[in-house]
Amino acid sequence: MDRAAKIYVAGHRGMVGSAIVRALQTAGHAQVVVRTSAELDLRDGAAVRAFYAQERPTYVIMAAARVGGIHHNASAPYDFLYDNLLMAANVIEGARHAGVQKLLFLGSSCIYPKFASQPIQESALLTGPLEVTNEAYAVAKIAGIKLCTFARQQYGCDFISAMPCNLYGLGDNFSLQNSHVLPALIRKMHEAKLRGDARLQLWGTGTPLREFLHADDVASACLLLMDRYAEAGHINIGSGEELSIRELAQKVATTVGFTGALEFDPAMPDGTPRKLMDVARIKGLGWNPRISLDEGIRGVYAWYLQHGADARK
Ligand code: GFB
Repeated sequence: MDRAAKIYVAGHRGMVGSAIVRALQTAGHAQVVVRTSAELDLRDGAAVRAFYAQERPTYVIMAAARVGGIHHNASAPYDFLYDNLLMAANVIEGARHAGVQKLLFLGSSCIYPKFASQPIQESALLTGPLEVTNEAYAVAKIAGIKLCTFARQQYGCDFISAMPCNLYGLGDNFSLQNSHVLPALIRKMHEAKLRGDARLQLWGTGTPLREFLHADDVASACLLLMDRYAEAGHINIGSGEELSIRELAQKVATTVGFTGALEFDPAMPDGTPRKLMDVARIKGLGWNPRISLDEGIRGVYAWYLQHGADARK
C-alpha cells in the first residue's frame, strides 16, 4: 500500500479496528480516515455513498460489525443478520461505486459448517449446515465474502476477504452476557477472586475446542494481505492452535489468580465442537502470529485492570 494514500478503517473503535489503526500508524500511514457509528451509520446506504464521495479513500478495511459471543448471537439473530448484511453491502458497494483501489472485508471462522473436517480449509465454505447459535452472523459474513468475490469477477474490483478465528485483545467487550468467552472468563474470575468465591460456574460443558488469536496479530495479517493477496476467494487467519474451553478457563484462572473450583453449566450452549482453521495459505504469504495465548491473556488482564469500569458494557 502507498503510505501517503488515504485508507478508511470501518469499525476503528472496535477491538480489531483499533488494532488495525495502530498498526497502520506504526507502519507510517499518514491518512487514516475513520468515522464513529454516530457520525456514519453503515446501515444507511445514502450516508455511506456520501461519505465515499467526500473522502474518496484509496483503500478500505472493513472491520465494522455487530459482534458478540454465543449467547448474544443466539438471542438476537435477526439483528445480527440484518445489521451485518446492510453494513457489508453498503461498505462494499460504496467502495465499488467510488472506485476504491483495494478493499479487505473481515469475517469469522463461524462461516464454516458445524462439522467441517479439521483443520478447516477455505474450500469447506458452504459444504454443510452451519452452527445454529451463530448462523445469522455467518450468513451475513458469507454474503460479504461473495460480494467481494463477484465484485472482482464482474467489475474487476480488487476486493479481498479474510476469516479470522476467535479473537481477543485490548478494548474487548467484557459484558457478562454478550461478550466472547475469553473476556467473559477474565471478568468472571476476577470478580470471583475479589469476592473470595470457592467455585465459579461457566457455560456449556467445557469440552468444545477453540482457536484464539490476538487482535494485534490479526492487524499485522490485514496489512500483509493488503499488500500480498489479490485472489477471489477468502483466506483464513489463525494461530493454528486449539484448546478446550476448560483448558482456557484453567489458563485464565492461573493468570487472574482465581483458585476456586471451575464448574460448567450444560444448560448453556456449547456451540460448534471445533473450528480450527488451516492457515497454510496465509503463512505461505509470510505471516506468522507473534503473541502467544499465555502472553496475550496476561496483557488483556492487565488492560482490564486499568480499564475495567468502561470495558464492562
Ligand atoms: O466466544 P464464544 O462466546 O462463541 O465461545 P463461539 C463460546 C464457548 O465458550 C461455548 C463457552 O462453548 C460456551 O459454552 N463459555 C463458557 C462461554 N463460559 C462462557 C462465558 O461466560 N461466556 C461465553 N461467551 N462463552 C462465536 C460466534 O462463537 O465465535 C461469533 O458466536 C463469532 O459470531 C466468534 O463467530 C468468533 O466461539 O461459540
